[in-house]
Amino acid sequence: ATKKEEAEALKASMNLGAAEREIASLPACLGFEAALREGRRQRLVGLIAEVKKASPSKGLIRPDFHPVQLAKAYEAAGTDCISVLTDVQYFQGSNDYLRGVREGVNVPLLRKDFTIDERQIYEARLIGADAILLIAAILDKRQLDAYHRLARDIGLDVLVEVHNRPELETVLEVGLATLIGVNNRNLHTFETDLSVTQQLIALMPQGVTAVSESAIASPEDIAFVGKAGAQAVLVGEHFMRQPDVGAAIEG
Ligand code: IGP
Repeated sequence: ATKKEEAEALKASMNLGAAEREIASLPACLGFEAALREGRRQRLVGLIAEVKKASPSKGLIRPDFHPVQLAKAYEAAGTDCISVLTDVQYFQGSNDYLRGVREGVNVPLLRKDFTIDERQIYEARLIGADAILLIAAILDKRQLDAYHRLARDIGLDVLVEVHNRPELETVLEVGLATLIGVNNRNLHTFETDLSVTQQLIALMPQGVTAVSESAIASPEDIAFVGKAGAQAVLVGEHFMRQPDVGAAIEG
């Protein structure tokens, strides 16, 4: 099913009133942005480690994929936050992976998906996320504003993702984002370039928690984006390719 079809199915199946009541009874979210800030105080940058089975550019990344085990290893190695892909179509993710990881660890969780409808935001909260992703490339200003407010209203932090200057300008005009991710990967061509982080962080106001996302694979990469002003990094594929993901973090 496409994301649109998925969203339609969710619309048909979700009773909003019931979802709101259920959310009201849940424990508070863990502070996702706060955890990254704390990580940054302790190390060069905060860390979001991603649980990622496959991607459209690389295909299957980790055939022997056990999301809960991986997340536990990430937590034991001291990651600040964990990102879990739930997109089925492109990333072979699953809501069940996030539910399982929520049961297994106590660090703040990002639900990594393509948010294109309000119901997905309720769903994120219900499956155990502490933060959602809003991608500027696929949302207009009205959506960026409305989805951000809704997420906050139900206790979620929001990572707003940009890849170029016009997208960043739109996000700054909307004026709600405190946590902004720079995706070093072009979602259309899959090309990666860490200097995108450097260019865009330079245009962000003071006080933004900037996250450099994608194609980070070495201490040199982390030093580069840290110097460019990144408060945190999001690393997926590099960890997923290590037999022992915990050792990869500690190293
Ligand atoms: C992780 P990498 O190159 O370390 O595996 O990248 C993360 O940045 C990437 O998964 C990602 C992503 C996204 C996935 C960034 N933005 C939007 C899906 C949707």
